[in-house]
Amino acid sequence: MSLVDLKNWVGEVASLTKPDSVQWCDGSANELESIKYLLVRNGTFIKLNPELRPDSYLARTDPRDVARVEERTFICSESEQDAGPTNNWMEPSVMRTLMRESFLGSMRGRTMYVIPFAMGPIGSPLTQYGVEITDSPYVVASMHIMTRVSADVLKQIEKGAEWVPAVHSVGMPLIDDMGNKTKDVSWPCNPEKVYVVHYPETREIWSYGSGYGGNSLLGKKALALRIGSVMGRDQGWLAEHMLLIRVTSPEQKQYHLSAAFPSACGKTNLAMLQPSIPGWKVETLGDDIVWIRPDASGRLRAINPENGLFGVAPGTSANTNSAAIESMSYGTIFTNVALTKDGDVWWEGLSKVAPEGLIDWKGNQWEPDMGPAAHPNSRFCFPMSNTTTLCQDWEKPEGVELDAILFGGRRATNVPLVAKSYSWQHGVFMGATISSEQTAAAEGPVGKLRRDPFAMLPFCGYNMADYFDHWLSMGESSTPEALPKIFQVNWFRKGAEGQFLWPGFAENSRVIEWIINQLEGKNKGVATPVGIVPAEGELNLFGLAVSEQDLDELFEIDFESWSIEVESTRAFFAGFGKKLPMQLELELSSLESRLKGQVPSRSV
Ligand code: GTP
Ligand code: SPV
Ligand code: MN
Repeated sequence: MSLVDLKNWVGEVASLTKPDSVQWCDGSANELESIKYLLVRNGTFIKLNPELRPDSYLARTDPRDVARVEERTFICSESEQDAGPTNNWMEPSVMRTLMRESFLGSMRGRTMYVIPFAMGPIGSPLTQYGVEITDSPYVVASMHIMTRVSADVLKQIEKGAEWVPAVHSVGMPLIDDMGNKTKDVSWPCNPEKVYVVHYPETREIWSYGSGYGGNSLLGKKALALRIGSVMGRDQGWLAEHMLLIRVTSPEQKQYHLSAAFPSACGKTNLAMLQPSIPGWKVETLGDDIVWIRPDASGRLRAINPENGLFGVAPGTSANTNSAAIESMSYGTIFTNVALTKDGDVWWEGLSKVAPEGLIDWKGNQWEPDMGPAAHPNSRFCFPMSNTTTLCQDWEKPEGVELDAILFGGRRATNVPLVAKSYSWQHGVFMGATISSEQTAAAEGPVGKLRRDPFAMLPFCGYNMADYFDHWLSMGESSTPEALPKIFQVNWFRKGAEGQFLWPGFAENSRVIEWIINQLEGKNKGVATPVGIVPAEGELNLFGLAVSEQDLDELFEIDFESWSIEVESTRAFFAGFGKKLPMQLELELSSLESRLKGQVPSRSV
């Protein structure tokens, strides 16, 4: 679509949504300043104390608009089969009618912003362009951080670059059909009527009714993952819910690792890891989304298409993630955290004891018996350039060569601390069978175990069985030596008293060290039914107070519970019917026979 198409499309959306005015964004610092000024005046932003937290703001959402809404997220492919059993689907023509009705006059009394943005460095062959239309200045300010908003995007479009149109409205017009005016609120939204809609064939996005995160910052989950995964299927690459890091060993050798964990399961934390073991260094390339493409030599190369971090606040502290704490010391937008007496922010886990006189995320005086002061899905948002652990090569247009891919989730039981797959195909099986305890990042019961294949359940824009197949074919198109090795990790295994068995965070560097030693062939590991785990003495435990018993439990593979796991995987796979790739069924049978054949007890 050309620049003329873009202008026509903007005109069409404006005549449908009927805003008071239309403003084209250019991504400049002045533009961001005036948007922030407007947000403060509207009451959406509270300016934090500039002496404690310069150029930083707190936004409080409507309490009904606090997370992604998967129930209201739709993949409207022409055929229902293409959306697959894990996505909500509606016939595109029916949805288009519904969207027209919803968006009709939805921006009355508001300004309509047109945001040209790039996912990836402008000009890179791996970059995708988009234009988001929104009536939310909060979205404009956040897109400035999370993507590359720039008038240069229009130049790329003029030169013929493809772009994805994305329309967003908070769904709360300020003037009704009769011409009556209503007063604006600090967080306009329409929680009863939320729709987050994707048309994969025409690569369009329409989002209505929510102003929060992935529902409204449409470059992120909607473009970079849902539409991105469809582009990847068609063009031979992968769009993944992953972090990306460079690890440097004491020998000064560099490795690049990516990891897919479900929402609020530790990507940002691993992306900013400060190793506890001497001589190791971790640098951040990305914390949520990675695009992976094979190069001419068959090596997989990865880039982070985002320009900022939108991370979970609760649990983040100088002890768990000091790099994140330093990176958010200025120029940060906080959403749904608590406000301190002196105009700074607080959340559960930031310090052991809550400061006195807190205002909670809903704007009320907080008392400890009132539940959490910060919403469990409260977030910080800062540009990549704030990141103190930023890797200098993070914008390299050709990306970095991937050496290892990790899959993980929150599993109180069964899944060992770390296991290496036996092959690419076995690794794909590990990804396809991820299950994880649900978190506050989306609606639904926190703690309930659910399948989240490749951490992509809410983000895959097509049939998940075809996506499994696409992953398998990426392996077939290269040699085993050129492919990254695949590992499974689990920081969240619990003991009998419900306590975490592994200290996690900085100590996860010990697991990374073992993984890299595996890549180098420096340690052998022990074969177990679920994969290769560290042999006795291989996991570096120097200076760590983890009991022998806890270590045994971290790696225990219990025959009974794994048999139940196998049955549950069989039932999960059955949901894909005939489309399930045969290789995954074979992997399941192999796991079953390995379990029956031997159950070695392992000691570290
Ligand atoms: P999204 O942005 O939703 O995709 O989440 P994410 O995967 O980036 O998760 P994040 O790193 O923000 O972590 C979410 C929560 O898990 C935070 O409360 C962390 O403190 C906690 N967490 C992260 N790593 C560890 C770990 O190694 N051990 C334990 N016990 N908790 C962790
Ligand atoms: C997630 O839920 O995985 C996030 C936050 O990264 S959001 O942008 O809201 O999707
Ligand atoms: Mn995420």
